[in-house]
Amino acid sequence: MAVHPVSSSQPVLESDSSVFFKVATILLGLTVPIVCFFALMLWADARDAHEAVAAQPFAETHAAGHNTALPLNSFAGIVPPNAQALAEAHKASDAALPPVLAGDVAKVKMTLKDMVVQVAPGVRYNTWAFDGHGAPGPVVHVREGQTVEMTLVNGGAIPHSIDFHAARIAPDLAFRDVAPGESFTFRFKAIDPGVYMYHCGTKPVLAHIANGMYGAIVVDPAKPLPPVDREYVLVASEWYMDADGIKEPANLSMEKARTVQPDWTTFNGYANQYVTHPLTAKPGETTRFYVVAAGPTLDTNFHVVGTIFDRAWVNADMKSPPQQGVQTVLVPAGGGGIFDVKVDQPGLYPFVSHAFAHVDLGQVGLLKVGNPKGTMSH
Ligand SMILES: [Cu+2]
Repeated sequence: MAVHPVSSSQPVLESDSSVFFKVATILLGLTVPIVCFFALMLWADARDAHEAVAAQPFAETHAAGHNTALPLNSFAGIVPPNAQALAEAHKASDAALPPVLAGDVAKVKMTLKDMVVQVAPGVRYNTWAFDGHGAPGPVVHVREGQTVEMTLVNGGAIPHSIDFHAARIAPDLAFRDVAPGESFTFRFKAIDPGVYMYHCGTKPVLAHIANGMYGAIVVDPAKPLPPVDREYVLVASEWYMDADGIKEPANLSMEKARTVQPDWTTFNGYANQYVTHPLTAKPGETTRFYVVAAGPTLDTNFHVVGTIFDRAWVNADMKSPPQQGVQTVLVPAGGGGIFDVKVDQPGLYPFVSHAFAHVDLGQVGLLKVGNPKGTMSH
């Protein structure tokens, strides 16, 4: 009795096992060709992508031999021993909003130039930037309804172009490549108020922006904004370097740019410059920040420590009322925002990208309200 059920159940078990084995064999038989097919597809995609990258002109304009193995070398925070003295001697980029250009047609001329700039104390970098400015380029300030006549002079070694986010214009015509030694003029009517990025749009755009070819244009609305006491323009960006830039200037690491491993992040091109040389306001004054995130890839999470935005035109949308009482606003790469803060109490108020890796890499400054004693230990 005890054996019988076992012996009678064994054939059943064997039968189940046999069915399972057959089904598994069939499934395996189906799976192998499916896996092979997808592997073939992935290989073909990878080969296409590789060929597309290889076809880009970047390969012709940059030295080969970059380290392509991860992890890549970081030069974050590496400065010479006299960095503090160099930071103090550095002339901070003037963040004050320049006056509106005169006339119905605002004439803007920019000359592109290959030049060495400092991106942090004692850290030099070979940019493609703007003659007389470095990176970022000059702030263009116009008013709604004005026509901007933009002349681009290419004083660099390779083709460049300029793409104004404030323009509604056919990019294949206006933002076309300009050969070295040539110039090109186009016009657009500034009909959308706000703060916008401009940048070189020549391929590979990642390399051209990473090398310093960007800036900000402010278009005042026809109906004026509430008056304020101070107006500053901050262009946020990051640098990707193939060396520390101390003994000789660093060049772009395209691998680090592709994998978003910046060495320095900055406001107006130089790490921590407004910590050493703070922007200023008096107690009770309202300060307006025009912020553009130039990237090439990172967003900026704009925040002023110790206060709250009284008015925030998020995404630089000036056709809608501003948000009020906001702590931190995302300024996306390629986007802008406008922020008013009224600060009553004297003190040192850091402005940051509140993605704190970016503070660590240099995207921080101070708004010095009044004449507080001491320094910011934040
Ligand atoms: Cu360019």
